[in-house]
Amino acid sequence: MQAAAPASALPNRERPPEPKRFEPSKEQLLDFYKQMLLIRRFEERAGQLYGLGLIGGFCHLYIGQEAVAVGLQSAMTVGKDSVITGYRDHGHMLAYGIDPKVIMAELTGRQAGISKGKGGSMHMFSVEHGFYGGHGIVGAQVSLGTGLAFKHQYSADGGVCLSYFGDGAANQGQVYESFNMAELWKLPLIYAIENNGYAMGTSVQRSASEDQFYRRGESFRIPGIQVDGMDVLAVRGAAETALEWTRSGKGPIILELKTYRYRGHSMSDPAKYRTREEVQDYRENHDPIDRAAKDLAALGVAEDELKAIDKEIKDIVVQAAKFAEDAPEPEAAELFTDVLVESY
Ligand SMILES: Cc1ncc(C[n+]2csc(CCOP(=O)(O)OP(=O)(O)O)c2C)c(N)n1
Ligand SMILES: [Mg+2]
Repeated sequence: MQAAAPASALPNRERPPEPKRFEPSKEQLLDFYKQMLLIRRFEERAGQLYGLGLIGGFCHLYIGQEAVAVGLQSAMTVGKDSVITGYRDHGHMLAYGIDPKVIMAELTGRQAGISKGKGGSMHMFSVEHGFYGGHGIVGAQVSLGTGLAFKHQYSADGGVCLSYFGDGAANQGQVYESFNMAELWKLPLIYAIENNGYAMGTSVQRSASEDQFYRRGESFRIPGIQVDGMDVLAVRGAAETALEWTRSGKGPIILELKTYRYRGHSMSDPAKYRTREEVQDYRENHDPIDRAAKDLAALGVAEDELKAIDKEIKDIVVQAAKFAEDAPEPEAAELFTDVLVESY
């Protein structure tokens, strides 16, 4: 029988450096602020349209989590790197520069929508942008994202895949099969775990034996970093560290973004599993947009400038909603397109 290896014989693994909070120029931070505000106002409007019956089916809002998508994706290259996520996907699309009009038109089920009105809130793609959905099956995007990273490596296109998933999805089996392959093959891949504390009505405390999600890759030798997901500059700093690690051929990396969703799981969630005070505390004391506004003030941006941005964003959202309401529904014949891929 082979003797067990002493601890000292375990390989000394290289670790990524501790990320630094990103130091933006005034223009960069203004841009992050605008993007977060666009996501917030877009989703507030989507919530209203849902209430009016203009959006059907499921609709999962991202409000509260904006700093995650903006902080991570602002460090990536649209068209070269790929992004994939679950059903809570509007913010990730907006943060990747996809036109709010075609996203809103998709939500209202119109022909002009990015998936011709047939996908709705949960199933939106833009291959042109390298945005691969929009997945309703919890955890599916982890395996699919691992495949996307394999494609980047195989075709040596220099791209990295960013695969987002939640604290709930992190307990799925396919996640760990993917981790194993990703590290074995040193794939260019960031696993971004958006830990918003809940999976539908189930809290992390009730469901996760290891609630420090950044450590979930340890037995596969995948390093992990825990990040304040309510601070866009902390997220951007971590994105830089993660991208440097994985682009240089060191394999996948896990980022755990500690965040919070203000709204229910979906539009039909009465949210009885948490207190009003808990939500209020995040809104009042940890809001990512307020935080960026404070950082902007410290960089000398006047309140009037922020008010002008508010107006600019409001107008974009009003236009998107108008476009989505006025656009025609798909023709019945559209039911038979995009069902089968007949040639490759
Ligand atoms: C395979 C599978 N199981 C269950 C569901 C039902 N479901 C939809 S969302 C969800 C919770 C996922 O929570 P989390 O991964 O934390 O993401 P969050 O909604 O917080 O963004 C569940 C169980 C599903 N869609 N797919
Ligand atoms: Mg969650």
